[in-house]
Amino acid sequence: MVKPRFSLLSDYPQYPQELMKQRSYEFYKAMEKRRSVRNFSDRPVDRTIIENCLRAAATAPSGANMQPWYFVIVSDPAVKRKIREASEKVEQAFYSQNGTRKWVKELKPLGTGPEKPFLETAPYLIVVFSRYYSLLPDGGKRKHYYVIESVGIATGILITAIHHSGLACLTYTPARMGFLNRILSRPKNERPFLILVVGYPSADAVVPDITKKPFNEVAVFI
Ligand code: IYR
Repeated sequence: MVKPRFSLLSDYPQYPQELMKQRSYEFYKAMEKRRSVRNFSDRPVDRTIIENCLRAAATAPSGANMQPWYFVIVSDPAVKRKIREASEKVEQAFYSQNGTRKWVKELKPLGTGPEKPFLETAPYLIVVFSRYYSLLPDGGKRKHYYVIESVGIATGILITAIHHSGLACLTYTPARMGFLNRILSRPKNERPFLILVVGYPSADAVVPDITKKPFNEVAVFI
């Protein structure tokens, strides 16, 4: 049996109450400015920024500390084109059910459609994969726990880090995602979670006029 080992919690940031109130408020105000952007500039992004955001994401808590995420960062135009082509194919099928499917109708306020030019325009596509198990040296499988929750948390931190760094992103989930394993040569213990499209917004970027629910509709103190 593995014996747990501990070391003293040191270097944990602590602040006076008033500063905590200020910091939490300022963080909220900064996060409130995040928008899902679909119109990207082709302006290059320094890779160091992307790397720092990914390092932040990889600090996420996870079930049994299995860290069941893997990030494939795509900037190669030929690979971006393949991802765009495959995405538009599955989206054509999805959107052609227009009128018959409630889901498609519910997306109307977002103004989305089957064309995904941002997959080629944006400098980076971060494809997030969930690892359902890892392979042991003897060929055995080691199961991962709370995979969706863990990868969701890591992705949330990634989005927050991207926003904090001054870049924009879009959480893009193609209607079917199996093609990402093929295009990116990922093994079958990994499943695509989403594509995070990252870059600067274009000068003429627009966002839908939508709002977040008021606080009392999303939280209760008891
Ligand atoms: N995958 C499609 C449809 C879509 C689904 C949801 I849920 C959205 O919030 C937005 C779009 C697309 O990306 O166009």
